[in-house]
Amino acid sequence: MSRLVHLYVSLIAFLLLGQATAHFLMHLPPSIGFDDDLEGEAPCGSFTVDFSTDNVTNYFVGGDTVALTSIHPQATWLFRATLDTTASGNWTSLLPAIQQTGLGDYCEPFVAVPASWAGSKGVIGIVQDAPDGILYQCAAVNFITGTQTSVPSICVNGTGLTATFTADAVLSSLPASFTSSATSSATSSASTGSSTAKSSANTIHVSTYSARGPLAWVTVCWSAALVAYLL
Ligand SMILES: [Cu+2]
Repeated sequence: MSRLVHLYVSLIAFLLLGQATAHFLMHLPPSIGFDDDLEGEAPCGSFTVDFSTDNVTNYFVGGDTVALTSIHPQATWLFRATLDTTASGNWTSLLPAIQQTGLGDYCEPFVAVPASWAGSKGVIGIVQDAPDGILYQCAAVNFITGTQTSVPSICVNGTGLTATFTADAVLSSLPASFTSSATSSATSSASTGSSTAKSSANTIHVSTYSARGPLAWVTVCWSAALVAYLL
């Protein structure tokens, strides 16, 4: 059953994108732009942040939603942010690197930034270390005081998708690290890939992994691509 669900999710994703080479989509906060062919262009997947024209949304500094869809059955993520409204530097890591296994929707409902950022404009940057390269998406936001109180319905995890803190040499070389004293005390264990999160915010929400192994999802992914082409 879960195999069928995954096939369905990946098939829909492929159909929506109109192509089979998709990398990942950023739903919340809203991406400033997505170009599948140029998603590997730092820092924002080839798009330039422009607060006068972008869809600028409010982002709670105490924890807000990052909703994504991964077309890669396995990848490692970096969630980062900056007060540099050109997104050219000063990136702060919001969480340790996260390894995602399983295909489809992936959401973190309470990703915090430094509390002192409230009242400032800034950029949320999502980086995916995928088998086909390092990929980027950005969102232009107004940081505001507080923590979100209702998780948007788009914030879901695909069936069988798991996320654990990990170590990623490529991603950790991108920005300096940041630990929020107010919200984040997550620790990671690179050797086992396991993780613990000691606070309610920034908790990785792990669902049961029911797959027969990543290879099975690669197979499903390619099957979906084939079906998409045939359609
Ligand atoms: Cu890709």
